[in-house]
Amino acid sequence: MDIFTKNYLDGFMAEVIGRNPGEPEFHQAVREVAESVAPYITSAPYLMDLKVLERIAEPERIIIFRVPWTDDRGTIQINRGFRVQCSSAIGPYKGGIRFHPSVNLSIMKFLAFEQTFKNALTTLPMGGAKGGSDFNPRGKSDGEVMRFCQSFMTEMYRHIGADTDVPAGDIGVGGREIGYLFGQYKRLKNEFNGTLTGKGIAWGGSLLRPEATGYGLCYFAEQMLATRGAGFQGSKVNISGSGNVAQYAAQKAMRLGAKVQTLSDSDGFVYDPDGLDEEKMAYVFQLKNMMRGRISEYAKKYPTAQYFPGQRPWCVPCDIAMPCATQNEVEAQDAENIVKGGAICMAEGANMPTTPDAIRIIQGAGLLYSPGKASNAGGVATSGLEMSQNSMRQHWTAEEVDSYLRRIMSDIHAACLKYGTQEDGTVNYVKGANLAGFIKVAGAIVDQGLV
Ligand code: NDP
Ligand code: 2IT
Repeated sequence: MDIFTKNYLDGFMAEVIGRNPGEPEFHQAVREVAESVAPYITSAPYLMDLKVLERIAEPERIIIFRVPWTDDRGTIQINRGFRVQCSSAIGPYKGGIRFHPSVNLSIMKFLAFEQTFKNALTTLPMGGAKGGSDFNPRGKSDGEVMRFCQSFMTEMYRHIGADTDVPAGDIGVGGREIGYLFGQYKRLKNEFNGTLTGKGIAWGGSLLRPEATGYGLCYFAEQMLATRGAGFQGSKVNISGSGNVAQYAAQKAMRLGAKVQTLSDSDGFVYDPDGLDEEKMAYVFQLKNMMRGRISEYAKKYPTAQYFPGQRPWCVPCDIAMPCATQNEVEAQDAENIVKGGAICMAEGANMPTTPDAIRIIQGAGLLYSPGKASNAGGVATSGLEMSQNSMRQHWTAEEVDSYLRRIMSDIHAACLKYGTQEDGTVNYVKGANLAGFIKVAGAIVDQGLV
């Protein structure tokens, strides 16, 4: 990086940090993109003059609101709700809702910022947003979750709409929560429309939306592996998390011939040396989605598997690592373990699961490495397909949706190659994804004037 570009980058980051104190995840996400796109910006000075990156790093709108509700004992509970509408440059705001006790403004802003570039990569017309609450769904009854969702939507409904902002699921928000949110939205607006995605199949949802993030992740990883003549067949795969993304990544990797060795949650991980099969997968779906149990139960049900409390799966040697739980879950020591274990590929299912130090270790060791905004974009892309079906009042078959999903993941991979192939022929997927996303969003911002 030349000195002029370095000065631009340092000045830009100093301003972002100064304007947004105490938001480390937001700084981390912005810095990663800025490092990739700074040379492009300084080579096209009108982008500097128009302060395009500075504008994307300042969300268009942030809504923070009180969410009061009553628990099953009749006690009043107060949570905080968020919706960060980062960019509407290329379409209505679009992005998930997260319910987790760790949710705060920094996490919401980093996710909305990431979503803006991810959505641009999907080739579909969607802006970037994220929302959520510090509500903890763990251990809550269905009635408590429903009352919370209704109260959350009672404020959020006035800020969203099919052509304005279209939320969906994320951590702690799956089909049950989308149902309660949609029910309350419909009641308040007296409109049945496509304002939320991830809906049930009988009421406007798209086939394959639940599967899409995990399946898309495997389609993307297949393309990366193919650049080195490799594939899932016969490979050992470690997955973290055991929620929506992890489950369908595991199912697809297994069906593509891989041995899926691990799953985890925030309490620990399970290692199954025999790998998952269809019957074990069916048990995981039931355990996590019906019984809402912990992954430790897996080792009780299948005694050849071992449970490691308080640990992450990265200490088990594998060929392909797919973090599918949460941000910064792969730290430097984990990255060293992944490299030492002989892995050739790390494909992110979660958003920003790898710390900057860990990314340097993974890339430095020459692994194929894809950032979440490229490899987990299949979820929001299929949300985009759900929006299309809602607008057309149509319902596509699973085969139709799957073929769109495959094509979109392949297009994202091609964009990463186009903008990320380096002089020595290797591909920097971080640079490729950030630059491809930025060029699209920046072009729209320039076209639309100072808004
Ligand atoms: P789920 O709520 O279905 O599952 C989350 C999983 O991650 C659970 O196993 C959970 O364990 C674990 N987890 C959550 N927080 C932590 C933590 N602090 N430390 C360790 N483990 C944790 O969420 P999703 O599968 O939907 O989301 C997983 C990741 O994928 C997130 O980063 C999300 O932003 C991203 N993503 C999701 C998409 C989607 O369509 N759903 C699309 C693209 C990305 P526990 O039960 O112990 O909390
Ligand atoms: O991080 C993500 O891309 C999601 N949680 C999915 C968002 C969506 O609108 O489907």
